[in-house]
Amino acid sequence: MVAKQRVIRVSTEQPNYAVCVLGIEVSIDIYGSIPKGSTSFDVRGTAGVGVYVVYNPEVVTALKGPSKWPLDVGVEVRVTMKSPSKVVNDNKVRVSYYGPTGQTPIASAWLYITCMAMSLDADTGRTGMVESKATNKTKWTWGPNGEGAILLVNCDRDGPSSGNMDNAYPYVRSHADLQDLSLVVLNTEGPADVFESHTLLLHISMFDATRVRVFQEGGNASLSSYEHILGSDKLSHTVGCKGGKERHAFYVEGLAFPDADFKGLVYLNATLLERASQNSPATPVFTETVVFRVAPWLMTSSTMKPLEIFVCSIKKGHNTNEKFLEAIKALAEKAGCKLTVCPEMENRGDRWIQDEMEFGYVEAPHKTFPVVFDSPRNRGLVEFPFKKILGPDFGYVTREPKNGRISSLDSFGNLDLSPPVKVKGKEYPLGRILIGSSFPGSGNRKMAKIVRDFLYAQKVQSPVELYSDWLTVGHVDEFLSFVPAPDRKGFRLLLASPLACLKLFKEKQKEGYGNAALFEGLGKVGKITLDELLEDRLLRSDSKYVQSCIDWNRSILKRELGLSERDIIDIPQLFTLEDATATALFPDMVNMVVLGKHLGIPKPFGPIIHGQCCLEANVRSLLEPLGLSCTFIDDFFSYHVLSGEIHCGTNVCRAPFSFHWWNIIP
Ligand SMILES: *[C@@H]1O[C@H](CO)[C@@H](O)[C@H](O)[C@H]1NC(C)=O
Ligand SMILES: *[C@@H]1O[C@H](CO)[C@@H](O)[C@H](O)[C@H]1NC(C)=O
Ligand SMILES: CC(=O)N[C@H]1CO[C@H](CO)[C@@H](O)[C@@H]1O
Repeated sequence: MVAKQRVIRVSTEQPNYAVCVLGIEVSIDIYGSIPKGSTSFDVRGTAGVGVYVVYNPEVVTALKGPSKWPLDVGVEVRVTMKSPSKVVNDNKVRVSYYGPTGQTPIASAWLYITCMAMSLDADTGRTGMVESKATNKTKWTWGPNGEGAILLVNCDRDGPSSGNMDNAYPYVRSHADLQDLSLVVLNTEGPADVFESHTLLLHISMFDATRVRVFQEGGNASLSSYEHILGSDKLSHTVGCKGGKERHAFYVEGLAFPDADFKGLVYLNATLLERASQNSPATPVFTETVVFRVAPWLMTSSTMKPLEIFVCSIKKGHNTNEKFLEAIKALAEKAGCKLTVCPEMENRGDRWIQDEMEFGYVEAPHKTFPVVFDSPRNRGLVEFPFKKILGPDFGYVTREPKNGRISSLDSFGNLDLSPPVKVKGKEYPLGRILIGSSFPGSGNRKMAKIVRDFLYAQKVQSPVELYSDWLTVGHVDEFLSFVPAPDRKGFRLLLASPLACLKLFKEKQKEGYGNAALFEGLGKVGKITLDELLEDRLLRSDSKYVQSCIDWNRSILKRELGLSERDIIDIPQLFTLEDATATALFPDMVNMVVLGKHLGIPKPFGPIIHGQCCLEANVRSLLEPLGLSCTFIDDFFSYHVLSGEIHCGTNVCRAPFSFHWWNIIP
């Protein structure tokens, strides 16, 4: 698409004056004042002006003589300037009109041009540095060869230490805060006198004004010298230009993530305006635009490097978790991962820290920081993400349904991310988001639309909806997990499998261990022998049903993640139905915490055969060949009997992907 060209009029009656911008071609209207009797013209410029005659050679024949052209419609004169003016009107263009025979012109039109240099520059090359002389600044393109600047939602709290997120304040809060903003430089050069009749305006649209804020760098190092110039109450700002070579620096702050009503692009425009006289309104001469894309909120996958594991301490009541905490501490040490225990004062008896929040991050070439997504679930841990996680270089975002109606499916144990996958030739280098949902058409529980809309709008981790409503709690982490693997796609999908469990138990029965029992040694819990289990018709029919629910998802996962059977490992697990929804019969082993190659797996308390639990032995035989280390952790009374397990009771902040999201082609 060709930009609309500016047209400058000339006249043989009096000289005309124009301000042009370096590098921008303008058209001269030679037809506006053709003197009577003239049939041809020539045009010349002084040394600083490039003059071009544009015509269609099939229609127009150049006349004899070096530079005469017929005054035919279709011949057009264009000029570009070679360097900024030192003084006003230092460039001249003359258009001379001739009669059919004349050697001397009938009349001439003079145009005096002042050239301004003006360029609005940002990190369009995505190198972390402002790029000057960039092309294509008005277009934002995806991919490794893409161009366009990036903006972060300034949702962390660099300080002062209390209060809201930094972008809640219309001022720069600290020097650290400044690092989260994107630098934009407006370079200008031109004679001072130009600014008697011209002004330079920075402006944004009303739509963008609620999503972006601009500060102007002050004259000194003091933060108070950073002036808030554009935002919801300020759509335009006149840049104070004195003339000569000038550099004006601005800092742009993102206020909102992409969402259902916001594609993520914001435009910052600089327009040179001309005022023909004191009282007439100004007209635009030239506009320079920089487009930014607001960086999406990105999730991390369980196969990625763990940085910090969070777990709640529960000391009051029956189901204390002191022993569990010790086991998690040991596992974190082995994995070289920091442990943070959320004390009872902060968790207020709520141990389901996976459900309260999801750790992710935002990334721009100049800055990356983690961002916690606070779920609308809001139980005892409701205050924790905002009060304890939000902080310097740790951002915060939340979405809550306006009607306040939420279900168990709104917990973030029901939100997961696959490792990077390739599906029928399409790459998902940042994985795909997995959301547990209800059976099509059942009208049952579903994650709140406002949360799903947000997740879809981030665009680069294209969500897949699974079927999890068949579970009593209803979270995807009750039946699936991803672990790292040295081969194939770099990971395995673990799926809970009732049929694999029944098969294993039948084998053990055949080998003569029908008397071995589930829950042996758990004291209060009644043990069940393999013979009893395998005779239980209800358990068999429940298992068949649960397996069909998981298989349903298995086929979605295979299709949407491009997996084959060899990428999937079935983990033996039984569920029982109560009121038509499923609950794990013994600790749900796929609901594990993955810290690199160290897995913290719920201890299943399976039948002991040859001195070891046959379920543990089976899982070890499946996972250890992948170089994984299995630690079975007792969560029976502290989590399992309360309808959750280790994954539900932990949360892990992980290192970001090394792949840059802007290199995706979504
Ligand atoms: C800024 O420029 C862009 C691209 O040319 C345009 O679409 C947008 O409407 C302009 N915005 C304002 C506020 O002038
Ligand atoms: C810095 O500039 C601001 C306003 O531009 C002014 O109020 C302040 O006094 C200046 N500070 C110093 C240390 O010069
Ligand atoms: C095979 C398949 O795609 N099944 C369904 C699984 O569950 C989700 C969400 O409930 C549906 O969207 C799928 O169609």
